[in-house]
Amino acid sequence: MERVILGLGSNKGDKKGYLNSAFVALKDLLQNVRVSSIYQTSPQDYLNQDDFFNMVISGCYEGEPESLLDEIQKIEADNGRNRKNEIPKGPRTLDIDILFFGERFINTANLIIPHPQVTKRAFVLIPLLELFPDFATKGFFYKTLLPLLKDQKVSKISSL
Ligand code: PH2
Ligand code: MG
Ligand code: MG
Repeated sequence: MERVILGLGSNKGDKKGYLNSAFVALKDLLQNVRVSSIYQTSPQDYLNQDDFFNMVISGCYEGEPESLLDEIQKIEADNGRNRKNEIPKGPRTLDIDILFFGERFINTANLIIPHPQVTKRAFVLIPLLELFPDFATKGFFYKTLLPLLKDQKVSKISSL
């Protein structure tokens, strides 16, 4: 069993409903599930789209990263996600990204872990640090990045 940390986002349709539905599905996949608050965040990368609701969920997973990726892509599809018909980095009903998988560092065609955007995105970092204030990999403390990301709007709105 390894602790995995997932970043969730939605900016299309019933955003909170999609996050809640993902949480319900993830409870069947993971043990000792912990959830951050939900944050309203300004869109990054592709700017001309609605604000996102973002959160982080962690839990223990019995299986390999590739099988977790399959499972979360199924949950995305069950929640209205259609990868073929979407703008890259654009509007989506539900996005679930694997941020960390235990202590592993992975770089394959399908999977890069830790997720390469964690260090650049306040919408991932702030909910991550809510759950794990002293989160670190290889002695690097993620909280040291927060001051660099102050211009990205991230406001706590509620819990699930
Ligand atoms: N996801 C993206 C692109 N931009 N911006 C915010 N605020 N939150 C996201 O989850 C997000 C984004 C592509 O996955
Ligand atoms: Mg994704
Ligand atoms: Mg994403």
